[in-house]
Formats: sequence, C-alpha cells, structure tokens
Amino acid sequence: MGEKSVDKASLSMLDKAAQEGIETAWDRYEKQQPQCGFGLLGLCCRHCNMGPCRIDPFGEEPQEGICGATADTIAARHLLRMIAAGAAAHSDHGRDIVTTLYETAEGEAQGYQIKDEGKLRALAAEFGIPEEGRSKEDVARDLAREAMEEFGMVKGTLNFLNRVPEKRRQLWEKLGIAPRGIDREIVEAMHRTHMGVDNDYVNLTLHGVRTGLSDGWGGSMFATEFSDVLFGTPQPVRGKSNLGVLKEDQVNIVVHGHEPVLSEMIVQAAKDEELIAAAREKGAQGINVCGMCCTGNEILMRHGVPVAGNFLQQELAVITGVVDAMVVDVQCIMPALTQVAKCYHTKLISTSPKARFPEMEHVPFSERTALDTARQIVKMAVDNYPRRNKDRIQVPDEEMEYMAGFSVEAILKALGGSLNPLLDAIKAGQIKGIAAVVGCNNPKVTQDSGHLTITRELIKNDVLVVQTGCAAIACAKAGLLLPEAADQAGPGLSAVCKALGIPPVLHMGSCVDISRILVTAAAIANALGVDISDLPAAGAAPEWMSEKAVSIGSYVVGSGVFTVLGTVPQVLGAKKFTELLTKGAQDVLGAAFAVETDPLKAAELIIEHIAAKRKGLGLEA
Ligand code: NFS
Ligand code: SF4
Repeated sequence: MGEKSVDKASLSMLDKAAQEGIETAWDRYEKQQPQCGFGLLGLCCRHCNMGPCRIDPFGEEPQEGICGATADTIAARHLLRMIAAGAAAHSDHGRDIVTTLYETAEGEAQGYQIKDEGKLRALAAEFGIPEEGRSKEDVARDLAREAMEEFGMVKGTLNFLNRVPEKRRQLWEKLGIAPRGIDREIVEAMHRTHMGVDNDYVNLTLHGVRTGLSDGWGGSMFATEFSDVLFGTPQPVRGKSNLGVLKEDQVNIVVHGHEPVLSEMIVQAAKDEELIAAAREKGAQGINVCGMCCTGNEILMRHGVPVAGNFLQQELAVITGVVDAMVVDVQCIMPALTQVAKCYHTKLISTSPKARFPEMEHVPFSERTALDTARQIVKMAVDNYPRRNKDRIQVPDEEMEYMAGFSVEAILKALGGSLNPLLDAIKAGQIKGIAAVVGCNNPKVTQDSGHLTITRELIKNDVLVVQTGCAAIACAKAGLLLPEAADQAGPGLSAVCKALGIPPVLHMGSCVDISRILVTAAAIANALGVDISDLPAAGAAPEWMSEKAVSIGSYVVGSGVFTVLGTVPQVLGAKKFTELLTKGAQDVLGAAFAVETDPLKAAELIIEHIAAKRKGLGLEA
C-alpha cells in the first residue's frame, strides 16, 4: 500500500493510533489482503442456494454458474443490485425529508419551520399545486403528499423529468428508461436480479440506468429541494475544516451520517443558554458542534458549521480524545467506531431505528420530539466532558477555512441573476468546461490524493470544478474552496473567479445534492438548446467506495455525462459487460464510463473530453 493519506491531520492521528495500538480502516484493509480475485472481478454469485458460484477468469472451467448464468449476467446483476441499494439509501433519506416537511405542515414536528417559502411555492407550481392565497402550511402539506406519491407512483413518470432537456427525455422514452416511481424501480431491480429472471446484461444495464435516474431526478432531488424548503437554501458561507476544528477546551459533538433533520436540531440545541451554562459548570468554555461526512456537508452549507473531516476520518476524530459525543444517523458509519471509542471516553449515540450498532447507546429520534431529543443528546455530551482521559488527548493543529453554500440559487446570484456570464465565459474559452468531482474516500487510494490531484489539474486547465460529498471536504481541507485558490487556476478561470469573488472549486453540498449539479447541467443545456451530452462537462469519482456512488455514476452517465472512476468497479471479469459500460453506452446514452486509477491521467481524459465537446459545439478547443 502506498501512503495512507496526504492529509497531515490524518497522518498524525494514524501515528497516534499506531502508538496506542488502535486499529483503523487502513489496518483492516491490510488484513484483507489479498482480496478475493473472483470478487474483485465481479465473477462470483450468491443469488441462490445452488451457489455460491464462480467463473474462472482465465477462460478455463467453469464458465457459467449452476443455473447457466455467464460472467456478464453475474456481474451485471450484481452491479444492478448495487445501484438499487445506493438509490434506496438516497431515496429513503429523501422520503424522510418529505415526511418531515409533511409533519411540519401538520404542526406535528417539533422545532422545524418552513424556512424558504419562496422555494416551497416555486416547487408547488412545478407540481401543479395551487398556492396563491393559501398558507405555506397548506401548500407544504399538498406538496409533501404529492412527493410521497412519487415514491411508489402509479401514474406516468417522475415530475422532475420536466427539468430534463427535451432531447434527453425523448431518448429515455425511446429506450424505455424514463424513471417511474422511485420505489418501483428499486423493487423491479431486485425482482430482475433474482435467480432466473433478467439474464441479459444489456437489459439489466438499461434498468440500472433507470433505477439510478429515479435516484438522481427523484429521491435525491426530493432530499435536496425539500431540505432547502425546511432548512433554507444554501448561500455562500465561510467555515473551518479538518480535525483542528475540535476544541480541547470545549464540549465537542460530532454529528456523523447523512440526514439533516437531526443535525439541524443539534446545532439549534447547542445554542441553548442552559446547556452552555451546564458545559461551563463542567469546566468547558462552550459547546462545539462539528460535522462529519455528508451530514457535515448539510450543516456547513447552511450554517458554516465546522466540518471535522471526511469518510476516512471518522475513527481519527475519536482518536483525538476530545470528542465527547459522536451522534450518528444513517449511512457511511463504520461499525468499527464502537471498538475505537472503547479506548477513549467518547460516547457514541445512534439515533435512527434503521441503523443500530452492537454495543452502541441508542437515543431514538423522531421529528415529533426532535428538539427535546437533540437537547438530551447535547446534555449527554456535556456530562461526558469530565470523563476525558487527559493523557490521551492530542488534537491536530490543521484547520483550514472554506467557502461553501453554492446552491444553484447561490450560483445564479453570484453571476448577477442569470447564467449568461457563465455561458459567455464558456463560449469565450475563459472557462473550458465544468467537471463534477465527487464521492468518497477509500483505503485503496491515498486519502484525498485522488480528489486533490484531479481537481488541481482541472482548475489549472481552466475547468471549473463543482463538488459534493467527501470530495468537497478533501478540497476544503486543502484550501481549494477559498476565493484565493483562484491563483492556482489557469488564467481564464482565475480571472472569472476573481471578478465574481468565488473559488475555482464550488462546494454544492452533500451527495444527494448532486441533484443540484444535474439541475445546473440541465439549465445550461436548455439555455444552449442542446442535450446534456453535448456540453463540455464531465464527472469523476476518484476515491469512490459506496453503493450510493454506483447509483450516482449510473444516473450521471444516464444523464449524458462522461464519468471517470478512480477505483476499479467489480466488473472487469465480465468482458462484454465492461465493454458496454466503457464503450457501448456511448452509442446508446451519449456518455460512458472510464476507469483510470492515476488521477493525473484521469484529469487528462476529462480535459480531452471537454475539448472534443467544445469542438462539437463549434467552440474553440
Ligand atoms: Ni457520499 Fe456521503 Fe462520503 Fe461517499 Fe459516504 S459520506 S453520501 S457515500 S463516503 S461521499
Ligand atoms: Fe449460481 Fe445461478 Fe444461483 Fe448465481 S443464481 S448462485 S450463478 S446458480
């Protein structure tokens, strides 16, 4: 394995972990070596109890499973299940936000408000819900009900498809992949991948795209839009990132996971005078709420709350010895945290009925009692403060300022109200194109190096980078989300950023907020009267690991955007299927995947792709 991380804060905590004999994901990754070759190539199947079956990658026997499934069938089925799981995770999160809006409208949710009434009314209009002269609660109730129906819809296709450029929508219709209800596509994916149902890798892949699209233009888009209604649409905001945001003299609460419904309340509760006074009584200077992973992104986008780190830093935060409580909800939470926390005083608290962890304290969270529960959790952290082991405290110095909060609305505002300045800059070649660099950390890649190398190379070549998820946190920690980072950009992009006072790398939010990127791409395509696949745009997931990332990849490519993967998906043993993903998809969808583990080469692929698309639009490369 190469270096573990390029992040100094991470490296210093890894040293501390080694000295104290604490295992982290990197150690467990090493213990897994060599990883199973069949699994890596996508050549094993456990979809029925005649199996498990595996295919010989060297062309020897066996070449099919007991039922006769080939390598292509097996790998395609497995990938479709990954898409279904990823789409389910995002969309169930979306459903929870929709439910919270509904309960807020009914007056049954404690502590929530409708913060962006303008957005609520605009969405209502989009869904054909009358809003004039009606209270915001009435409108929100109807809108939320309408949204709930879109999950298990009985009619037509998803409403947000009205945002998709005409050409793309027609293509989806023609291919039979315009997403219907969100739940329906996921259930159908599970049905098709059952033993002996869909065995045609092309047909499986098409449904994979449809399932992904139901996430991107459905579940995730609901999560984003309804979060904005409830918690406010993000506007540019500054804050701090990396483990240095943890404060030795304060009660530190790390909120980790994905859904903003809980973290928003904790942010609110931590401002409670009584609780702050309680913290002072225990000898602390105050209460410091920090984010981790996407829940961190949600609250930093809206409040500038400090973000302690990305995916691979969750254990490292505990190892500082100053996290008094880590509160988790759903997704990307390593079960290993309980073992790590045993060596420190950190109280781990799970909150979602969907996500329990052995030996972890559970404080059930519900919208109806949200603020009370949040207060209870903050109190637990305060009470835990005196239990710190003073000899084992070490907080890294690293902390870096960032600017985040670039919702579509905020970008438009920065541009002076219309997309035109951006379009003009693209046409003039000041900005060559736009790349979305997104996704996770993965111990297979030196932490953050994939994100940083690609991003730096792209901005140097005048490609505007938009980000979400753990990729955005990587860039925050490296200072790339500051307007000053324009100095690292090429002359064209740098000039545009300086004129607008924005960074060359725009933080657009959590992973469900990739829907914001879709909306931006669609708006640009519509303004130019072309398809999304005609745009000088690309996607990259340099360090991806989660099934959500697989769903994202499928809807991004399905929406017409070329995407480079930096970790190798488990498909390469299936030759025809791999060929379809990396080449055939181009003819069908106007976009395909590339796999490139060298981030500099990945950036080159993107730059070449953007040059070709510029040419296609009659623009100078
Ligand atoms: Ni996205 Fe967010 Fe991070 Fe990956 Fe996990 S936190 S939803 S899945 S690891 S980027
Ligand atoms: Fe084997 Fe076919 Fe069953 Fe998969 S579905 S385990 S390939 S028999």
